[in-house]
Amino acid sequence: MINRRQVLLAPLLLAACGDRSGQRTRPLFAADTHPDEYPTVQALHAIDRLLDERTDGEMRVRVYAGGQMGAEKDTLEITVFGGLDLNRVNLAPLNSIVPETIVLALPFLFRSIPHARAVFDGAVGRTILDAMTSRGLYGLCYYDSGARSFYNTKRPIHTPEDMAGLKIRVQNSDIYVAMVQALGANPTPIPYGEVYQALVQGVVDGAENNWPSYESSRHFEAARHYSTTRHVMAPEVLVASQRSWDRMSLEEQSYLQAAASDSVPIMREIWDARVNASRKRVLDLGIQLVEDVDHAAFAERMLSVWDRFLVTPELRALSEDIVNLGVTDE
Ligand code: GTR
Repeated sequence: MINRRQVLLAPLLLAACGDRSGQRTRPLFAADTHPDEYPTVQALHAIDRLLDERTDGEMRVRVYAGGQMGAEKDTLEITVFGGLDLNRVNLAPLNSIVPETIVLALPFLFRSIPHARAVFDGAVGRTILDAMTSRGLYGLCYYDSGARSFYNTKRPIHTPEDMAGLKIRVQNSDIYVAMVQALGANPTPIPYGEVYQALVQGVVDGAENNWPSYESSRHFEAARHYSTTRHVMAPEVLVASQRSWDRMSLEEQSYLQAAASDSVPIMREIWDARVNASRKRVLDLGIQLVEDVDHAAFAERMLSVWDRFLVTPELRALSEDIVNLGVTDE
């Protein structure tokens, strides 16, 4: 049986196979789970514009937004295989493929947005992107994802005790499962595109995400209680397929890396504005905001996952480098 995604992918796979001459005959294919106006997708369009300008139209990016290529876990497999050249994903579905990425998903790791940005832009950030190479992916850059917080259909959450027994959707990643278990709630991994239905139908009671995703996915329509736990600040990441990367000339590689790096400040500006706009919109639409959150109690419970996931000296060293990084503009 051929499914819908295979039908959609057929032209991509044919094009990928046919492009072995070293000459660029087609645009780079890029996937993103978010709709077109979302900041990460805008970043992909920015890369397309920069490449177009800088290579006289020789290099372009065709963006498949809105999750039309499938859930992030699946599009990552397609990317490793070379059916997609570029993929913008959250770090979570990479946790099982590239263990180093787990470090950036540790709860209560970052002190502030400037701290997080300094890590993404610095040596630790590059080390983790480089670790992707041996797993079939080439890490190009990080994008902001702000802070993730819990929201649910049932009640206001102030303390970890308020989470007891709630069924919480998590991303496809063991560390997210462990974090929710540490709070006494029940984690359920579900692909992003299916969470809205799961909330509406009561399959889960809640989820966790940043303001723009909470708003753009319409999760707020079903889950009206948003508590600013801000427990994780893991970034988004843009990866290339290592196969596609290896097929490019050195010149093409450097154009692509430069356009990706230059899209980061463009995205951050769009992101900051979107966080405020999304927050304002859902508040105007009447969600119940809880800002009186016992962060110390959440941190105490969730910090138990650090030891469980920092299982090698390398991972521990990366986490220490992050914690010890001094940042001037905090
Ligand atoms: C968003 C992220 C998506 C996806 C989603 C999720 O914040 O931008 O890539 O990972 O969260 O919760 O699945």
